Amino acid sequence: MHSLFISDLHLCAQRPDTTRLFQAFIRHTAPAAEALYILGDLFEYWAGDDDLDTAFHLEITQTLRALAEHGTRVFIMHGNRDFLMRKELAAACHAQLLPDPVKLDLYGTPTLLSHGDALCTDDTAYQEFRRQVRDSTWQQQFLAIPLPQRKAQIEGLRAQSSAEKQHKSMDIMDVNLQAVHGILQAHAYPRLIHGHTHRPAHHVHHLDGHTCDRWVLGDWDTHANALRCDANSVRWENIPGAPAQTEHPLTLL
Ligand code: LP5
Ligand code: MN
Repeated sequence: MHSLFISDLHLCAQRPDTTRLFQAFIRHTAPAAEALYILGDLFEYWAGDDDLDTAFHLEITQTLRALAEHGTRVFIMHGNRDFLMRKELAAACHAQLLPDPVKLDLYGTPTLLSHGDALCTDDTAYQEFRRQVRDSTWQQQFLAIPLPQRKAQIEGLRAQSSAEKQHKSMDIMDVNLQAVHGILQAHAYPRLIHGHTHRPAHHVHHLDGHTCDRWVLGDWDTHANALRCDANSVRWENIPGAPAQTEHPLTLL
């Protein structure tokens, strides 16, 4: 009995290699797990559930549905690029949407799951943007715009985000340590698994007399990784066909 965790796949029709890797992972690796948790940014971006019927999106939803029908439960969390996923998308994947953060009892170990962007509190421009677009009234208004216009706006935003990221330091775009400590304290010192920063690693936090493991998942643009948890261990899972530069992330004490 084990569960798998992945994030930041950024799937889109323009990245066929990543899509092939994802398909192989879902068909050959994921079926042995009792649950697959996708911790945000499954898609490069998600403009709304009325975009479900493109050939590419049907391919992805059918792949996840086949996994769920085989018996592996599929859980999907919002990322900063696909937080407009709603129940139609979840139904198409036979998946359950998870809130961010969410705490599980994972084979006896309390485990907190998050995408991770909310922990990047030094990135004040991003946090201000996040507050705006996570507002339900803003989302209702945005989803009322015709789909092609929404996609055009998102493409513009992607370009702006990429340009701004050139001028942000790596430190600013990482999680803030106080924010990490805050969430660990608020949830009674669980194990934490998150993605978003694209800096896969295993961190060990010593806090208030507790030891908390923080596992950061990698993105699938340059390599691909998955975390495997069972009752006795947590370890990186090999992904067949992953690019050669994919190495198991370091443990940082
Ligand atoms: O995604 P990634 O890792 O490359 O960068 C993120 C932050 N950028 C984003 C933007 C997304 O990548 C764009 C796609 C989102 C689709 C969402 C659909 C619905 C919204 C549509 C709105 C038109 O999340 C980046 C972080 C980085 O992570 C590291 O943490 O730095 O943040 C930015 O670059 C954001 C800028 O700093 C601020 C942008 C302000 C833009 C204001 C335009 C207003 C648009 C309307 C909003 C109300
Ligand atoms: Mn992200």
